[in-house]
Amino acid sequence: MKVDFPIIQIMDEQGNVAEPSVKEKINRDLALEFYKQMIRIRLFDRKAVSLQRQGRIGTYAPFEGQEASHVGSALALNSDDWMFPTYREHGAAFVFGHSLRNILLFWNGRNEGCVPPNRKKIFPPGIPIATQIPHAAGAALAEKMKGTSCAAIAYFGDGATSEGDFHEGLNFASVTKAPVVFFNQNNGYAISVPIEKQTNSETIAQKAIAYGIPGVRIDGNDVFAVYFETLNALARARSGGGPTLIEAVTWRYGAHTTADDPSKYRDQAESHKKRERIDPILRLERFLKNEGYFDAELFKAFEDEASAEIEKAVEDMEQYPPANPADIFDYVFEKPVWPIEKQKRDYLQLIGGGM
Ligand SMILES: Cc1ncc(C[n+]2csc(CCOP(=O)(O)OP(=O)(O)O)c2C)c(N)n1
Ligand SMILES: [Mg+2]
Repeated sequence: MKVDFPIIQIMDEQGNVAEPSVKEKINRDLALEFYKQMIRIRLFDRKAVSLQRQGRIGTYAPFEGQEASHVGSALALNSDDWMFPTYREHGAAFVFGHSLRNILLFWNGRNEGCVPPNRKKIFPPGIPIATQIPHAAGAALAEKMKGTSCAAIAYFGDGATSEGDFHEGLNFASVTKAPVVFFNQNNGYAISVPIEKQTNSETIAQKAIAYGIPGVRIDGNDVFAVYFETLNALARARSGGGPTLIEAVTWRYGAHTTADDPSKYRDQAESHKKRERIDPILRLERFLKNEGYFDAELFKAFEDEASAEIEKAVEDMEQYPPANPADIFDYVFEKPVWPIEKQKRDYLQLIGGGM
């Protein structure tokens, strides 16, 4: 069915912002902040992949290519809003105030990794697909009932839109007018399943129609489009307008996780060739050059600062003991229940831990 949800783009691929009314909202400091944060999370992401390859952390889900969606959305939030990430949004979580050490601890199987610092309202990454969507709707509704101005953002991928939780969460938030932004990153794949096999809808944004909420389709590699459209959705949420579904069209260059081999289901050379045209960092760099904000020395300082911060986080993470496999059973319920206890015994015996 043909439904018109054109992609909103503020900055084109050459780094030009044509619309004067938007351009005047983008000053040098804002543009540089976006750049700095995208560099910071890209360096972190590459480091994490390398740590996994060296056996220093467990399986890891990389997000290289999706930095604009992470940074633009996270910077649009108020500091006391709620964030519900999946296993791929540690870039967004980091920018929003999570600790890098804890993010690394999570990927090393330690429970400390689920806890954000300074009582930040960041949920542990949602590993079961789409389960965080109703949680975000519920947290947002609770804020509304308490009469605060806090909102929630729920991240999820294109594959997640096939789950019941996606539909339940959007419907519930819509009828209760919960202040929540449903932030979809359509990166074209759910592991090896391409979007064409995921849904017959031409866009994900149009699924909003079924719930009577606004749907917005944006260029997820354009950090300005992501930032301003997330701000709009959050403003609508805070003023009683209810939820919005944002579809950020983006691309992951790498594997689904370090346990995946994407060359089995797509041409990785093609995927990397896209960089020149679509890369979110290159695009912002072009903008900075066009505007005369490009400053090689400053950018080198951003990189050095981020690298030092990342090295320190790795060092801190490595001070912790290795993951305890029993933890995955011990924290399922508040009190032990026999089926889980049995699974725990069987598993520990299997891996030679006894009990
Ligand atoms: C309920 C559930 N079913 C299946 C899986 C296995 N699984 C992990 S990631 C994934 C694909 C999700 O794709 P998408 O929603 O597009 O997010 P992306 O990984 O692309 O960010 C699947 C099927 C899971 N984690 N949870
Ligand atoms: Mg996907």
